[in-house]
This record gives sequence, structure tokens and C-alpha cells, in this order.
Amino acid sequence: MRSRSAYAAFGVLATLVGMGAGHLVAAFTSPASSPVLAVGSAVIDRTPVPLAQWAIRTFGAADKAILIGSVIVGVLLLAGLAGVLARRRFVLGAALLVVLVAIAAAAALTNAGAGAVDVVPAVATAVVGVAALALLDRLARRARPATAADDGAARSASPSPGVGRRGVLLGAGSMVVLAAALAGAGRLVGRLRSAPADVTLPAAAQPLPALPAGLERTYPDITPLQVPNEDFYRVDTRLDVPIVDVEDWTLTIDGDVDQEVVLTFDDIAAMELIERDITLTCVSNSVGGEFVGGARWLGVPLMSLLQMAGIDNTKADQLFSTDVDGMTISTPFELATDGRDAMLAIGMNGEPLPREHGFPARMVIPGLYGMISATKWIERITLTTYAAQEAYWTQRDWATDAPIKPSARIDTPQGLPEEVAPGEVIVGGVAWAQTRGGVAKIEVKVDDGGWEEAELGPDVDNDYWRQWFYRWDATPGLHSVAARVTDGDGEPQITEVAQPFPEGSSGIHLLQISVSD
Ligand SMILES: Nc1nc2c(c(=O)[nH]1)N[C@H]1C(S)=C(S)[C@@H](COP(=O)(O)O)O[C@H]1N2
Ligand SMILES: [Mo]
Repeated sequence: MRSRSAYAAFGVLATLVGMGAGHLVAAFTSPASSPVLAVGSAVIDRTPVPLAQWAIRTFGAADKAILIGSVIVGVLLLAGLAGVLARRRFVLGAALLVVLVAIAAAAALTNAGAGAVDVVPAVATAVVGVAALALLDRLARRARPATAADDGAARSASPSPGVGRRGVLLGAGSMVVLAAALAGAGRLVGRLRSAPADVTLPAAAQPLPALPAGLERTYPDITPLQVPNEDFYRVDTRLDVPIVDVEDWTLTIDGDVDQEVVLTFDDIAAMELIERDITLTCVSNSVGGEFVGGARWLGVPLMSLLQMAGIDNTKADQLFSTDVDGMTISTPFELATDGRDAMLAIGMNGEPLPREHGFPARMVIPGLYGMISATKWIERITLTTYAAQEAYWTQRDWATDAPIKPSARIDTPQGLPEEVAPGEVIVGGVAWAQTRGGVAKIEVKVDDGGWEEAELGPDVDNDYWRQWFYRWDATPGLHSVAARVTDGDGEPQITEVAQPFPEGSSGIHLLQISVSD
């Protein structure tokens, strides 16, 4: 039981138990400081933009799971090495484990807004991991050599009653169970803590009428007119869900204003609330992508907040917002205050903001990509200049002035390798052209035919997307189907192909569709 491979396995097992313990402790203190997540976040912040773009293009919404998976695989390889070292000299293996954990602790400390408490999960990981390795090492050293198993003389000559091969396997097996139990408990605690907050929201001063029935009632493959909260796309730099205690939370408006304003959640909820249907879009959305969604937002006009602080004499050209962990987002002052329905939202689709989507409050500004407008878990809005302060994505060379590019997306039918039957096929999807007079026209083109007008779903408002469908008489064979939108100002969407970096993708969504005989 003292083979190299056995010790490599010990290293891996001990590390898994340690990581489980760290994850559980972090669930109580701050989830982001769980060693694996901390390393993952540090990787995200240091990933060059082209690589991040490639990951988003290749893995889509799974990019974070793949990142965490890679970190775990990397750590476990090193953990195996630590085990092998421990076979020769225990302190060497233990030292490598401690170094690994120290890297995670350092990563946790580089998280914006991190404090000393964020090191605690790493300490737990190190202590439990080294203890587990010591235990396995001890069991293995005590185990009788396998060859002596049937040798009575060897048994009686053994100085201590050996625990045997079975004891080692049992020890190793318990480690697996323990690691899973710790990680599972951490997950459970995390889930309980991230349950939606128990707050009751007042109604808007002028509640909106219920949304009209969407096309999804007739054609279920078209994206719902209003995306349910649990299905709404999520894009942020976080690997965990920030848990903000609404009792301790305040929003500060400061910088180049007449007076600093600090508001509690109750202060904001007591203001005159507005309700708006607005479609959010992520700059990382590629043509035909998933990072776009329509929801009904409840909150206060951003302008009401800015006026409380007094902005008549401001020289600011940037609203610099900061979230509860120090993440920063820039917004062009001029666009946020040009009369569009920029708001600080506290409700989404009739519920308090889900924690994933920014509880207790976030910004929502029609017509600007989320990276320059939609700050979640917001805590501070500072009026300043682009020359004075650079936000997170500005430092990474994304555009600071990035209006959403109108786009049409085909939701159904699916492209290859899916196959559809010949005859009438409903081609349908959504299109958006926020703040540009909304969606005026959708056209569909099959193969080399002309652009044919599609039928439009209900018109909610100019800042909202619009569903559409087109009846296509599909003939057997392979066809290309494309869709394009024209906005309310009469502008057709940009056909030139652009990648998301640095100011949003453009190009026509085109699918190859195979029609069976
Ligand atoms: N605090 C914080 N707010 C954030 C982000 C972030 O990483 N951190 N991501 C932004 C981006 S890029 C987008 S597209 C929207 C997405 O909002 P959603 O996750 O609610 O869909 O949030 C924005 N707000
Ligand atoms: Mo985004």
C-alpha cells in the first residue's frame, strides 16, 4: 500500500477533503472565497480579452463550469504530486499542499473587496487537507506488506497490529465520502443562503397593464415575450451568487454632485416607483446568441436619484458605479440622462430582484449593453470623468460608448443537424432595436429568394424586443434561412460581420436547415 500510485491517490483524496471543508466554511463566510472559486475568479480577472471571447464563443454559458473544472483538474494533478512527495518525506508533500492553498488564499485576497475573513476557508482547506494526508500516510505505513498477508510469522513479528490493506482502502473510501459530504453541505448552505430575500415591494405609481399574450402561446419554440426570472440569461464576473443583507445595504451617490446622498432600501422603496418593460442585451452576445432577454423592471428613475444629489453644476461625463464587492461599471453620463428610461431597479417580473440578477438593486438602462449600464448588486454611483477613473471593462479595452446594435434572432427551427419535415414550417424568433423606435419590420430570406416580410408579435414598447414568425413552405433538401430587422427609424440592421469585442456583434443570423424528403 505504499506504492507511488497509492500516494498520488492519497494526495488527491486529501485535497478533495480539504477543498470540501473550505467550500463549507466559505458558504458561511463568503462563498467567493472558497479556494476553487477564488482561483477561478483570479483567472477570470487575468484572462486576456481574446481568450475570454474565445471561451464564450466556444462554450457559451458553460464557460464558467469549464473554467472551474479546469482549475480543479489542475489542482488535483498537483495534489497527486504532493502525495507522491509525501511518500518519501511527509513534510515535502504537506508543504506542497500548503503552497497550493496559499495560492488560493492569495487569489481570494485579490478579489475586490476581500478582507481577512476571506482567508479562513483556505486555512480550513490546508488544515483538513494536511490532516487527511497524514491519516492516510499513517494507515499506509501501518499496513502489513501485501506479501506477508498469509505469513503467520510475519504477522506476529509485526511491531504494531497492522491495519491491513483493507484498513487503507477503508480510510481512502471514507475520505471520498467525507469530501462529497462536505462539498454537498457547502452547496446546501450556499443554496439556503441564496434563497430569494424576503422583501415585499410596493406597487408602481402607475402600474403597467399585463403584457399581451406572446407568440409562444401559439408557437412554443419562440422565446417567451417575457423571460421568467429563472430562465433569464446571466452574465457577470462572479462564480458565486453575492449574498447582500438588505438591512445593511445602502446606495451612495457621490462624486461631482452638490451633496452626497445615502439611501437605504426602504428609502428607495418609499420613492415613487416606475415600471418598465426593457430588453437587456450583453455585448458578448454573438449573432443568434442567448445573452438577451426581456423583463418587467420596477424601480426608481435614475434621474430622481441624481437630482437628489444635485447635478446641475456637475462636470462629470461618466457615471461610475460600484457593486458591493468593488466591481466597477462605467456609463456615459450624457446617454443615461438623455431622457431614456434609465432606472435603478429593485423588482423583476413582479418579484424582488433574484440574487443572480442583482438583489437588492441594479441599474437598467434601455439601449446600452449591460457592461456599461446594468450594474448588479450596486452600492455606489460616482459622478466623475473617464479621464479620472476607469471601470473594469474599460481597463480591458471594451468600448465605453456602446449602444445596442439592433438584431434579429431565429429561435425555430433549429439549424443543422436537426431536420424538419417538408410543408409549412414556422420560422420564428425575436428581434430588438432598443431606443431606436423599436422593431418596425422583420424580413426573412430563404436561399437566394428575396426578403419577405414576417408577421410581428405584440408591440410592447420601443425598448422591448418583439417576437415574429414567417410561414415557410419548405421543400426537401438543404436550405439557408436568414432574418433581419429594421428599426422604427427605418434603419436596417448592420449586415457587416463583427465579433462582440469591443462594441457588440453584428451580422445577419443565418441558419442551414435540412428538410427531409
Ligand atoms: N456587479 C456586476 N454587474 C454586472 C455585471 C458584472 O459582472 N458585475 N455584468 C454586466 C453585464 S456584462 C451584463 S450583460 C448584465 C447582465 O445582467 P443579468 O445577468 O441580470 O442578465 O449585467 C451587468 N452587470
Ligand atoms: Mo454583458
